[in-house]
Amino acid sequence: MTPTITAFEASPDRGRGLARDMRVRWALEEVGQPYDVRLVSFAAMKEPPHRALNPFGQIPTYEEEGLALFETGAIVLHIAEQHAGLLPQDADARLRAIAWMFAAVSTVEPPILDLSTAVMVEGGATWRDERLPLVRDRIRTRLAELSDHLGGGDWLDGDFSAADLMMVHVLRRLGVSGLLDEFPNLAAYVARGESRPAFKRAFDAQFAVFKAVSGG
Ligand code: GTB
Repeated sequence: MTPTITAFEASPDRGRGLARDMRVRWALEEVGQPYDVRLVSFAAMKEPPHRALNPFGQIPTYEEEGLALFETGAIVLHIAEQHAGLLPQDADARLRAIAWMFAAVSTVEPPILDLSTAVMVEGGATWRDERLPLVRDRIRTRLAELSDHLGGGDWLDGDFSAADLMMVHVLRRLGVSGLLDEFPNLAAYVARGESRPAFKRAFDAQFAVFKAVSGG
């Protein structure tokens, strides 16, 4: 059965592939699994039918036969467990890759989201300019640690895996902050992820939605 995912009808990222449906699209493209997309408006995301899929009223969601999932980490893990290619066969290596998936969303992503919040939501606050350097330094700490781990390697632990897919997408959110450029091996790591054919297919698919909506 073809799975169905949800994505923004009108993504605020203007087609830059920063919304989290990109992680699920990318994973599905990596394993060669076709999928359907149901686009949802901000209003529809908060209505009971969507909340039945995601209690927090967010995208993406994932439906397949009797199964409905939310949280990109869980969705990508499910895809990786159903198909070969996104997790190592060796049991220990597989668990290490899963640990890195958690690290992406629970250790590296939070300070990055804090920066987005500071820039997008706290713009009017008198204390924002004092807080920003602290927020950026917390990101630097995590990036330095990640950079030390990656060293000269291509991927986090052996071959490309779901862990890299999650981590690369998390790091992409740093966009114009300039922080990634302070760590050339991490900037190269993100570029390496973005150069994968599956990433490009996923990116093009979500960009086509933006183009259709914006009339371009
Ligand atoms: N932890 C959840 C997961 O990983 O699945 C988080 C899901 C989530 O935050 N979804 C966001 C959402 O539905 C979309 S991706 N937000 C609407 C709401 O909460 O009401 C977040 C996102 C939005 C916009 C940009 N952007 O403009 O650059 C980037 C990322």
